[in-house]
Amino acid sequence: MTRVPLEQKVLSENDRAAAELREQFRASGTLCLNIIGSPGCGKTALLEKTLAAMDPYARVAVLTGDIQTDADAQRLGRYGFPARQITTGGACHLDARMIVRSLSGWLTGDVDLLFIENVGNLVCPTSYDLGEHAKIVVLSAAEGEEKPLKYPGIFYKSELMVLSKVDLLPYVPFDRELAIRNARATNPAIEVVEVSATTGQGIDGWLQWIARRRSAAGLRVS
Ligand SMILES: Nc1nc2c(ncn2[C@@H]2O[C@H](COP(=O)(O)OP(=O)(O)OP(=O)(O)O)[C@@H](O)[C@H]2O)c(=O)[nH]1
Ligand SMILES: [Mg+2]
Repeated sequence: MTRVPLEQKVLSENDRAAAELREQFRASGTLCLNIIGSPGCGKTALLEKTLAAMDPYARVAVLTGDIQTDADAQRLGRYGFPARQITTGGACHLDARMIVRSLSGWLTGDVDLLFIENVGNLVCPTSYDLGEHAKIVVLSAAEGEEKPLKYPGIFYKSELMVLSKVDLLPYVPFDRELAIRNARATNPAIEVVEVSATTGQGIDGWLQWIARRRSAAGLRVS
């Protein structure tokens, strides 16, 4: 079998599992966000800040993917919300079947918001539908403003670019306006929020984006 048909078969199997997840999220009224970015861009730090800002009674859960270790689930588990690690053992992305397996029998009730932190990678996770409402790409101020041009796939497929680590802007030669222009050259509709998980700057705007996205999905805004 040549590479292309094999890839198509894997993706169509993934799409079946993703459709199952989408139906599950619809039935439970869950907004699912798939967060993608390069290793170390600040995905877990953003989620830590997000969970810390949530109402303790909010119905929120996090799945986090890594090739090895449960370090991120341990970090995310400190905020009183369910957090579970998916260790891929080598795969550079999460796929829909991994999400189906992880959700099976895990949560005791429905959640309003499910964050999925994908494996740190700007390429592999792009092709895998996880049944999410939106993909979100995180690009940090330490990575270079040309990344949206070099890795256009994920910027094209994301509804939102989180420009992270903006506290570093005074210290690094990163042109934030050019980074945003580059992202919009690939995807004119992409929205942008700028955050620092270190200082908390922009976290409110990120939470407001999530609330707007829930409402756009026809879900109750708490
Ligand atoms: N200055 C600064 N550093 C940050 C910020 N967010 C994260 N970091 C640092 O960046 C490093 C990586 O952060 P993580 O949150 O682990 O990044 P990640 O994207 O989850 O990494 P992987 O899961 O390995 O892909 C850590 O040393 C963080 O302390 C930020 O807003 N500002
Ligand atoms: Mg992480």
